[in-house]
Amino acid sequence: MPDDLPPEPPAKPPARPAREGGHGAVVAEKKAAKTKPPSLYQVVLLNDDYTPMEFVVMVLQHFFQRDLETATHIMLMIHHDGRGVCGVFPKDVAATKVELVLAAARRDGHPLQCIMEAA
Ligand code: TYC
Repeated sequence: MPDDLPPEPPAKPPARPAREGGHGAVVAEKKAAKTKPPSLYQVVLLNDDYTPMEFVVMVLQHFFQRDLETATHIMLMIHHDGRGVCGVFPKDVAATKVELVLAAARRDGHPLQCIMEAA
């Protein structure tokens, strides 16, 4: 080797494999957290011939926070069309509303039906 050449650059350390953190450790790759919005359900009241209109209006006011005018409008829609949406909620909230409405109806001896459906 001739004496007048510049010195060689220091040798680079070997490139480490992408999935190793060095010193033999394997690093778990973090996945981006995927948070889905909760799936929504509509709570639906069904018409029947026996539940009093006033009871349905009370249900819509008490369990679905509707004012008297809106509750009366929704009740009449159900009365004429056979069914009507009371509100749209995350699954667990919708399930609780259905249970509370059915419990109140049975307690008062009404056959009112209340169901939930994927929105
Ligand atoms: N059809 C009932 C009546 O004439 C009133 C009613 C309305 C019942 C809505 C249920 O979800 C209902 N008394």
